Amino acid sequence: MGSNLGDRAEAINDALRLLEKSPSVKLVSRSRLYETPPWGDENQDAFLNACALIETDLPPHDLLRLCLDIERRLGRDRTTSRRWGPRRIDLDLLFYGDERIADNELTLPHPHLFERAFVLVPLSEIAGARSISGRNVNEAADALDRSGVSLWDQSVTK
Ligand code: A4P
Ligand code: MG
Repeated sequence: MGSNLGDRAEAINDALRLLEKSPSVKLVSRSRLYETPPWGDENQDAFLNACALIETDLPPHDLLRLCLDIERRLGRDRTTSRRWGPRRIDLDLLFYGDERIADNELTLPHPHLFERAFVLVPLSEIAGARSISGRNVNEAADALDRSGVSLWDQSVTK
């Protein structure tokens, strides 16, 4: 999850609440919030990022649709958005078990996962021992430049 427009913490916490409201989703754990420098398009405000681990009986594409629906309900405006540009809320799927998918709608595991400290630092908090595409999450997080990635607050609402 990522946000760099408006009340960023509220956007992420609201997204988690809406995910949890779905009868098909069980929130297993969530990371704390991290403030992170913008990646890809550096000409924008800092993001807050966090990761959540869920269990679901939704197939991957249905889970993606739920995430896109939550983005819309939280006011994400796609008409003005540029690639990697500012956004109220972004919900990306990082992995789904060991599934490998690459179609027009969905790529899993997420193609930029291992390049992004803003993903791996929070992910290592809740799934550090896990392997994705044969790579250990903690080791991959340690291999990245974490400069600028800082814990934003200590509070975990769940
Ligand atoms: N899509 C394909 N695979 C996935 C997946 N695994 N999870 C498709 C989610 N969506 C996936 O997404 C466009 C389409 O990607 C979706 O409709 C879905 O069908 P989008 O969120 O509208 O597009 P985007 O975000 O502008 O592009 P992209 O390439 O998805 O960007 P990212 O990867 O989401 O990166 N810097 C910091 N510090 N923190 C951030 O959170 N986020 C971004 C956006 C850039 N820089 C950032 C951050
Ligand atoms: Mg996205």
